[in-house]
Amino acid sequence: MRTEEPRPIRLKDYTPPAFAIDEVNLDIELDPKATKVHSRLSMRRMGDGPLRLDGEKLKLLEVRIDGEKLGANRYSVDGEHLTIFEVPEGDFTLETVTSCAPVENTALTGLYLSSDIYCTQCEAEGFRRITYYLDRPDVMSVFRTRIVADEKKVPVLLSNGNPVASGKLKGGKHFVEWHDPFRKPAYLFALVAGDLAHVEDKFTTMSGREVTLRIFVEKGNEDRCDYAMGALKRAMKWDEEAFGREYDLDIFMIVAVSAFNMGAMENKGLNVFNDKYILALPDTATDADYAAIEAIIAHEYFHNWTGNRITCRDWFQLCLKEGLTVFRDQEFTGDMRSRPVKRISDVRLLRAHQFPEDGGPLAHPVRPDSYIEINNFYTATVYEKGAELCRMIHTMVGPKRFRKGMDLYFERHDGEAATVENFLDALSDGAKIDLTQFKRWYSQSGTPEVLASGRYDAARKTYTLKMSQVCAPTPGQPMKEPYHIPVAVGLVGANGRDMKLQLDGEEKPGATTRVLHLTEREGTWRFRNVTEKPVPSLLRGFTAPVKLNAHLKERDLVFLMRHDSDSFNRWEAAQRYATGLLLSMVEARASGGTARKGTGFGEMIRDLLTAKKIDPDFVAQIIALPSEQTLAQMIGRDVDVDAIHGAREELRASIAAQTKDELLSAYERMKVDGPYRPEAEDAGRRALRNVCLSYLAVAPGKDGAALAAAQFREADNMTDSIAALTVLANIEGPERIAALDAFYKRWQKNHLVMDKWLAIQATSALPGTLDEVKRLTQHPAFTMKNPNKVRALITSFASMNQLHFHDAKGAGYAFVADKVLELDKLNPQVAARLTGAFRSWRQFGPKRRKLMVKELKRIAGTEGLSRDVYEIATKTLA
Ligand code: 0A1
Ligand code: ZN
Repeated sequence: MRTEEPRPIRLKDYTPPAFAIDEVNLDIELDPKATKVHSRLSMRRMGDGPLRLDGEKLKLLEVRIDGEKLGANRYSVDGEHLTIFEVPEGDFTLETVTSCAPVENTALTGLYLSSDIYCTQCEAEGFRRITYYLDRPDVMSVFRTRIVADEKKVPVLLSNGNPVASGKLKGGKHFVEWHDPFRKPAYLFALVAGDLAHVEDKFTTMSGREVTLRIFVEKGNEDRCDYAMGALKRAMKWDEEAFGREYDLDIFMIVAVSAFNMGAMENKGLNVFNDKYILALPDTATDADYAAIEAIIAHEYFHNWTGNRITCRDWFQLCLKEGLTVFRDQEFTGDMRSRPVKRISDVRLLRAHQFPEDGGPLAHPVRPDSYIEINNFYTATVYEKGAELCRMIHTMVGPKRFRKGMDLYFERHDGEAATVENFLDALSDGAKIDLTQFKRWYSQSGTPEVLASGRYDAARKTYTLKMSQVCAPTPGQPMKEPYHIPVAVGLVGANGRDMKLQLDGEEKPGATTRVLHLTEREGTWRFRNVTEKPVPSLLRGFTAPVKLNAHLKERDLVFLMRHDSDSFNRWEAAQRYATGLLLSMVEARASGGTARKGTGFGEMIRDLLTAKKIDPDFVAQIIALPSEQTLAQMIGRDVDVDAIHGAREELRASIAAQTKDELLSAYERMKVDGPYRPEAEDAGRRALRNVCLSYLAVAPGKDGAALAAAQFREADNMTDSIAALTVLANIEGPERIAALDAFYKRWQKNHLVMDKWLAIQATSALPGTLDEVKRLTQHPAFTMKNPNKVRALITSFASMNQLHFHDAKGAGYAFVADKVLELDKLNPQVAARLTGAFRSWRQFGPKRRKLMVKELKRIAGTEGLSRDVYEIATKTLA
């Protein structure tokens, strides 16, 4: 057990900083074992309180105030702080000299080495591992950074802002000095140095300024940056057009590194990326990789305004930059690619990650009110639900007024560290909307459930829609006040067309989709002049992050999945139909009864595949079955993973048998001719073709496996190759082994492709997968020191392989718990994320629950546990 219980930090305890730092001067002499940091801070007292600076894992060599060296009696140091007892009343300069050891830094926060590249990660609290500082986002300063290193070994020296001086020094060293004119918090500081290559381009901003764009990569990877560079230019242009935001420095740099805890980081003028989200060539990157590169490049770039120019006052306000920036990147992708497909995949993501978080032991509001370790709060709730909150405001006011609100937000708060209140006030004033009740979305956790029922009165020609809302208790929040929920509604006539809607009290019929505002616990709306009984299409476009129960009959779902003009709801109806069928099959397996029979899904697939005009990407989405995890979530208690897997496979096979000819013909028709292009149009065809392949793999006869083997041999791009390999990896036999071997031999030198190879094996449904995963932890392609490898092998197993992680004897749990503990010593952040795999323990039957709790207790009770893992393990158990 930990000797000291970590204490939570609370939003209500926020106090402004006692000191301002007007300027920061850093002199950093790089050395793997002892990097020396000489910091000069121009400080000014702002309020009461001692001067207590943050600092961790630092060796303090010297402290000076206004040039005078302080004796040991003038300050105190512990593992987390440097406290100076007395400081001058007016302005003063605080100097410290410290040293740190990047080579020993396996946590990948602060200054560390990725391969041989020096690299920093300062969000959220990493800067304190570089030097003593007031490491909080509301302390903003102008940074000047001078980097010194060996000229031969470390030729490239980068930091934020613009380079202002450089030169040679004695002893084979050289230096570069950087100046960032924009005040920023320390979490946006970055330094990168090493033997890097770069590619360069230019962008002319809307006011005609020329910006140099550079992407830095390890030597030999220069030819893999074209797509990323194109995406960056598209993002820069889009932000000018959609939000009027222009880039503000002369140079914008991106660096790709292989060891990184997250996806990427928006450091001012010097974004650092997990190389997985930069490097791409058709034979090594899938369509999904290309799409992620475009989205993440945009996300980090958009942070320049939403995050950097306007930052957060404190870490409780994290959604202010993250939710808003995710909303912005979603809109960007919607404009660049298929908007309906983007919405479907965002909702899929929200339901797969955020809904379980919000309904489990780790539920927290979009703006949390307390935390033990802030790194645990980079969550689906803060990011994805945070984005949904921005989207709801956008839905309620429309694009023009939303833009006015955003303009006002930028105008009011540029250069400041802001709060959620600042954001909502600006939106409310600029977009002219009262957000008083809406604000509850930021402080109440949990996913509201909306119950809807409609009644048609043929005599009066009215349709009455009743909706009510409830939100189940979540940790620390037994009661909820009603939310302001915007619900987009349409009524579909028997001919499949939308009706024009006329609400009670309205003169004439208007638009065919209306946004209704459910603000009380219950609400009733009456539509007039409804000439026939409609099928309601509710929550079109998923206008609110809620669980909707509309009591639709199977026949209505079939109708909507064929006719709804709202693509999202067509997809939704199909998913609900398939889910209903699957749940009844799961139940039948448990009770020995017979399952409901439904051929509607197969018929829909047949119709879609044979239709004259189809949008392949959308069809690929609508015909895919809900995942095993989704089904487990729907069931919610005493989940039987074997029954779920069995039922899903059974339905897949019966659909495949029912539609084999259409699947085969679509498989042929969707083949993309000509050289690979990552654009959405071709990607959509490949997506549909590969969904067909996954059905065909289980169709009667052996053609499916043969088809997959042929596709694997012939593929000229990674998308098709991986799709085929995934199919083969789930079919026992020599082809499987041969394909996995061939893939390994071909790609063993490419670490990103090797991650795919690991993940495919970790997610296989075949028996013996856990043993294979264990074996792979000893494989040269795997190391616990690299987060991408851990995620590819262990996180994939724990969170994507429901069948084997939940092995009935608990072997999966024990393995993952062992890995959590092993990893915690190296990288607490990644270990804490992995611990999250246990969060759903209450969903399972008593035997599995007991086994999971046992492992969680073993983790929580381990001596020397990090704050990160401690918080997740104890909260999960609570
Ligand atoms: N702000 C980044 C994500 C990020 C957060 C934390 C990190 O280290 C703990 C690293 C990156 C983003 O939203 O892209
Ligand atoms: Zn972000």
